[in-house]
Amino acid sequence: MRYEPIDKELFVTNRNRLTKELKPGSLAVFNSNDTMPTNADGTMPFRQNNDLFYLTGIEQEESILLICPGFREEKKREILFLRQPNEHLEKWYGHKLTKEEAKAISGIETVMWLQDFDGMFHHLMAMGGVEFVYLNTNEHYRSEVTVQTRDARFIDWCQAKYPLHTYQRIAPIMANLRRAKQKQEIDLIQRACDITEKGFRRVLKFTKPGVKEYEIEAEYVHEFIRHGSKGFAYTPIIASGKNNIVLHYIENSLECKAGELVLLDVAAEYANYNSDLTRTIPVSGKFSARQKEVYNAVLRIQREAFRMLRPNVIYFDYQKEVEKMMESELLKLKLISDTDIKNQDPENPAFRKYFYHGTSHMLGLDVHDLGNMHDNVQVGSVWTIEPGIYIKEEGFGIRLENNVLIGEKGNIDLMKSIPIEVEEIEELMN
Ligand SMILES: [Mn+2]
Repeated sequence: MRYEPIDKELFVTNRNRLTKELKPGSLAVFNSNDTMPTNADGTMPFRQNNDLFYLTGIEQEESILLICPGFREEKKREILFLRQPNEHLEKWYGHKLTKEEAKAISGIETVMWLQDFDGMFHHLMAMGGVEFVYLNTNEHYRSEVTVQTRDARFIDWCQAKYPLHTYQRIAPIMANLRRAKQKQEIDLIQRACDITEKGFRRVLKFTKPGVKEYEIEAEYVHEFIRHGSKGFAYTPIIASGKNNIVLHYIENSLECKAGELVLLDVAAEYANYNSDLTRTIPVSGKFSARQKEVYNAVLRIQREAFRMLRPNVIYFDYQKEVEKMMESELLKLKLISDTDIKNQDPENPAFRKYFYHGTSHMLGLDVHDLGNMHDNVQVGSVWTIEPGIYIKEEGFGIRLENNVLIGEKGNIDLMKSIPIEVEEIEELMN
């Protein structure tokens, strides 16, 4: 592991919190993600299933977690299944976890090899007092899954073999559990933010007219990896000039030119936890008067939004409030007029020409983290705040994004030390 070991109490606590949510007579099953193929014998880097990681800390492929809280044999109420290490695996792919190591990481007493799964599973299903079987599916509000996951194959197998058990969704329970972060998780997200800061400060010194967007990308990843991150939390967006306004521009292939802005939506992961930063900086180290005017409008909205995203609000109401602020800033910038507002289609209000995305999303093991956005904002949840103004006709756009922990008494800016004021950015670039 590149990161310092995570206190196993996090995973023990998470399993205990989950167990409280299960009906009596339950068995819950969590599968690893697949190792995804590319072409020929190529594979993508392995990414553990985040729910399995959240409950075990185990990052190895082909792992399964069973939780059967009512089982008579106390030691087998939690069982972790792993692929058995062998000489061939070790020679080709290196070390695989021993039972002792997996126990030390996860705090799970009973670790078994994968070849014993079917027998043990049948024993629990037939004699373990199991009526309800909780299985996992990806129910994320933005998911578009077109391949069959390991969980999906398991559902097919399980329902064919045991058609008369009662099946339940674990996804809403996991989404709810993962919303409020535990202390150890906040520390890991903070660590990811701190590594992101190092990358951004390096890029402030590096950026000048003539550099390529991908050269900036290389500066970031160099800094991220040497601080123990596996790399980018998400595909980096390094968008100069007219591409400022393209929300998911990921080509990163153009030359940054004098007078342009470069929008940097780039952040690091750490121990599978994510940060999510956006800054917009002037390629030549100095904002024009107009760029500065728009920049400070975005910054004012971001700071006001920071005060508004509190436990008494629902995200969608907060979004409406941010949009009202946006409307008044756009009026001051003379981008829209009172007449535009008077004549606007309520389904497509005037401000939307310049601000066409949500202001915030939750952040954690997933960059767009789990949790029902229709519920009240929860103490302990971590959110991004990322307003933007994109002016196609003027050839530039600005987005500013920080990560925020919703505190009991007030919010905590996890990125408060990352430069954001115009003056500070200009000073660091020159
Ligand atoms: Mn974001």
